Amino acid sequence: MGNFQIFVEANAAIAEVRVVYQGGTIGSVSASQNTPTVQVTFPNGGETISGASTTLTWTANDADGDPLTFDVQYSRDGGGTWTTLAVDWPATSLPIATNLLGSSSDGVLWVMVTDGFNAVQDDSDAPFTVANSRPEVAISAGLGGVFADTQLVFLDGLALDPEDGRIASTSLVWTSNRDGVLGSGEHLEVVANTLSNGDHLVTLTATDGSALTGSASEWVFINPTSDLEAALTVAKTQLATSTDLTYTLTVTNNGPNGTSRVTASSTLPSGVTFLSAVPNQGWCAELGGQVSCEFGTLLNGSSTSVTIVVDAPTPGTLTSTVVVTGDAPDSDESSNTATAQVNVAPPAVIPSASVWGLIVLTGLLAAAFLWLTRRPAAGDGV
Ligand SMILES: [Ca+2]
Ligand SMILES: [Ca+2]
Ligand SMILES: [Ca+2]
Ligand SMILES: [Ca+2]
Repeated sequence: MGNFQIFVEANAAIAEVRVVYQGGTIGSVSASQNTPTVQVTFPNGGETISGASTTLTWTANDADGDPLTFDVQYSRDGGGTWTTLAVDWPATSLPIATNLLGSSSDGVLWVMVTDGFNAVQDDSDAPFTVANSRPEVAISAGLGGVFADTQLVFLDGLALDPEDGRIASTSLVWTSNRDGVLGSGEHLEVVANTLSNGDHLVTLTATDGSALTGSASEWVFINPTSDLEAALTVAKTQLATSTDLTYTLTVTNNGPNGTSRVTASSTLPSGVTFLSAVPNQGWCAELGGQVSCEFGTLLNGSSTSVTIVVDAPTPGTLTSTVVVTGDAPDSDESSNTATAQVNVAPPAVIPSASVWGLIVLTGLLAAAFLWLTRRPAAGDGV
């Protein structure tokens, strides 16, 4: 092994650590000359924080202009226990959802700043208050759907509260906007034919220990009938080759009920190159010339659209057909298909100035050649 040496130089103003190998410095870290400063500004004592979100702030300075980072902690019990809100945060403010803090009548904010070498900290000068937060409710994404007869409608949900933790089943109530209270708990099964026919907005409401409520909703369709209608339009029906062709597909639900899992499927004309498909709800994907979209739920009277862009490199007539479907039975299948036709032609060729020159020159040469070859030979005179 070689000869490693580590030198530490320190005085009141500066410190440096150098790593020396066989007499040469191979690395060093220098402390900047000045320790940064930090001061908590909000909340700094006496405030009451309520609402969905707040922004914690502080001021900081470093005489050397070093980049500063901050560690931020919060205590609900006057400094007894701490929750870390941010580590190595690069700004002097931190936006935060109030329910991540949890209620407190003895809140303390603590901020530590470092310039990479020196660290210093500050906390709020006096206790502040954080109001009680509502429970956050999540319900199963698979809930929205179409059900008939004796099918079971599974209702699944969960509520978490910053103060109370997981909300007990007895404080979780399921309701329908048509049929009222359906039951309670994190899991509930309802037989479809015990519900009224039609569209139900099902809501799970959670109540915390301070009587604050939170809720989440999904649509459920019982014995529904809907009428989806597809419309396919193109920006231009006449196109030059190798230009982008933009289709707009609009799907409308003419009711009378909503439906879940609305999809669209379109086979691209052969020869075109897929570029993009951007829906305004849900998602789209292309595989092997087939564009498939899933839009989710479409309520009675509502519509959604998707913009599909392809490149049309070769001349010809391009016919595109799209088919839309939903989970609810459709009262008029004929309106679920739409077609658009586009004519692609090669661009007209207009010779440029230099090409015209070449054409005129070629003509002149041809005329001169004819004149020379047809001229009677000397001595042929009559
Ligand atoms: Ca510094
Ligand atoms: Ca302070
Ligand atoms: Ca609460
Ligand atoms: Ca239809």
